[in-house]
Amino acid sequence: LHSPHTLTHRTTELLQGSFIPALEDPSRITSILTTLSPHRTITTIPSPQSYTLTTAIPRIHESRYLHHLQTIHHQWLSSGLLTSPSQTVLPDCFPPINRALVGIDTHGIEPPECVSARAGYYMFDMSAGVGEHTWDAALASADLAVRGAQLWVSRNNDDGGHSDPGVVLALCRPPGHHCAADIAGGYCYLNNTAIAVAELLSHLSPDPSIFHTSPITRLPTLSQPPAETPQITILDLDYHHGNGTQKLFYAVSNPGYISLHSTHDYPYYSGHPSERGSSSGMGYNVNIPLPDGTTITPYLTALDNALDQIETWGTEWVVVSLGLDTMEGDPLGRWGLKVGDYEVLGRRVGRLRAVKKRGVLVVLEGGYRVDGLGEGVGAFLRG
Ligand code: SP5
Ligand code: ZN
Repeated sequence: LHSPHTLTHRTTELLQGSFIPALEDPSRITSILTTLSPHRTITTIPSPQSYTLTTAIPRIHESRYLHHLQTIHHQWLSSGLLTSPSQTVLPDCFPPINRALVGIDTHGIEPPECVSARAGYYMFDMSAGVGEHTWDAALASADLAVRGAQLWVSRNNDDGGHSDPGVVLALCRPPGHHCAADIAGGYCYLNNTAIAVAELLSHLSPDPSIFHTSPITRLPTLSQPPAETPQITILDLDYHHGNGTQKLFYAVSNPGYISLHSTHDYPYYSGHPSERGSSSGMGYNVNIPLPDGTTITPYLTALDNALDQIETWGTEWVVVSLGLDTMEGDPLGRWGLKVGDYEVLGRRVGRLRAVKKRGVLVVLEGGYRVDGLGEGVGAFLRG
């Protein structure tokens, strides 16, 4: 699934001391489309369904945050903070973390009216700036994930669940796994994978009231009965830890979350194996960090552990957050998976389908070596 709106978003980021055009760039998607189009059915979605904005996204993201993403670029432009629409909204200040000030409960800081302050309030780093078309692209990106989930459910229901619903790949851009309910970061604004999972849950669960608004945090929260086995598992294969996805589902057992990622790299402060979940989610968050220089052999050992965990849990639905920044030569990564290795990787993940006769939904996350992206995704799908 592809949407032309995902190609409109361009930003500037601060990377290693320089302001540069963000590595997360439209050419990532065009590279994949060019390579896949002779071999695969590409369904182009001209515009997002209204359901995605009214119903699917608010299950995961806070309404004030959504309003902020929709308006901040225009507000900066009209107040003169930007002088051209091609510029990117980037914060000059972030809310104080506990160590920076005394006597302030940082959890009690309300979203500021001041547009300068607000940019930092809703962002945790300098690689998720807001450009003129960021909202349009993020909405279209989330819509692809929602449609992926819907397509997957309908294919599965077509004959009472007996035929193979196959593989659906949502070519999401911008990616999603670093952002949480009310905060952007790491090129991510809307958590496409989480939104797809919530859509799936709404189809699978007989009780739609699992989604409610917590009166304490005012953030959308998933509340569930005590520990049950995960019907859905998110398998996060991006090079970076999916801190946002982890946070969103940390306290619930369904979905489970399993991530293979770099030990020491961005986002730096999360992804340790000791982060195992909380309350009824305890034990359903699994972090598998791997060192610099990881190649396919140790990677597959770790992947097999993840797949064994999915079997142990008895999960029926697997949503893969697929990042290709695990590839040799990726400008943001330090691992060595080769283009052809993604076929082996795809074959291992595909074994899940044989056991449960279920499809796998694949949501695109990172991957910045544009010349290898299309081949890598193609190899994964072949496998
Ligand atoms: C979705 C996704 O992949 N987001 C990644 C955002 C990373 N942004 C900051 C990266 C800093 C990398 N510095 C180390 C480079 C090692 N070659
Ligand atoms: Zn990544």
